[in-house]
Amino acid sequence: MEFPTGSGPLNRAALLQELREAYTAALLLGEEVKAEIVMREAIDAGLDEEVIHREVLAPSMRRVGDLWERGTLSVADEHLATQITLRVLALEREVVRVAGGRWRHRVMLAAVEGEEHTVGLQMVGNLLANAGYDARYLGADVPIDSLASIVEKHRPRVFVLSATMPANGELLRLAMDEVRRGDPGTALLVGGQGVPEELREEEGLVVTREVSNVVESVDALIRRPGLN
Ligand code: B12
Repeated sequence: MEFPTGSGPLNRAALLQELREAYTAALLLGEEVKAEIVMREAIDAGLDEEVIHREVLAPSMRRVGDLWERGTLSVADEHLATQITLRVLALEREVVRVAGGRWRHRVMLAAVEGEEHTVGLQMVGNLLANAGYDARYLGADVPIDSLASIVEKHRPRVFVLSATMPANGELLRLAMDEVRRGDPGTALLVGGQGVPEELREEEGLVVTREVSNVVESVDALIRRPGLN
């Protein structure tokens, strides 16, 4: 694959466009190896993981969703595209160098009960693990009544909860309460499009709908007084 060279904004935009097109094509054809090559090329080109997620993977998955809604792609095609993206995210972790220092801090991640959309949460998990955190990923549909005990057992410094559908907003609040019941000192980062609009940040709580800056947010939660 021939990607544009140089570091100017035009070259960068052209590079992202080419990567996006190549990645979307790989998803639509169900070609995992080609999708992996696009990810490797993107990392080799020096793009941050967060940029690759936002500018390449997410728009390609949205395109899959649009075609699925229009009936051009079947449910099986969409499942195949999602599985390819989840495996590409797993591969990314091996490729990116792990930074030192953060390994002492444990971060746990879970999608709230009933929530099956995990691509965004996996992105966050990758970013934190690749940044060096001891990231423990619980995945989709984690029962509310299992949260307090898992927090007591693993004692994470930060618990990341995701809700991508607005219908899951109330469950998110219950999940937050349960994490705090497990350990009131655990900080929370909640994310995804299903986070209620009116939920406000407070001491020990970061609210975000996007993946950008999660590493910085977790760094800040870890650094807050009383947690070091
Ligand atoms: C793949 C997919 C599925 C897969 C998920 C598989 C998996 N392992 O993730 C399956 C088949 C399971 C599925 C099921 C359903 N889905 Co679906 N799905 C999608 C699809 C096509 C892509 C989602 C995706 O991966 N996007 C890529 C990620 C990167 O984007 P994202 O989730 O928006 O995440 C971004 C931000 O929200 C944020 N973010 C997300 N999570 C987190 C977490 C944290 C901590 C942070 C900080 C940020 C963050 O960062 C990401 C990058 O910007 C979308 C189509 C679309 N337009 O999005 C529909 C979509 C999300 N699904 C939808 C629906 C309705 C359903 C079902 C109800 C369908 C059904 N009738 O059964 C079920 C519900 C299942 C459940 N109980 O959760 C709707 C949601 C509507 C809504 N707003 O409520 C959508 C939008 C399709 C549509 N247009 O109707 N789905």
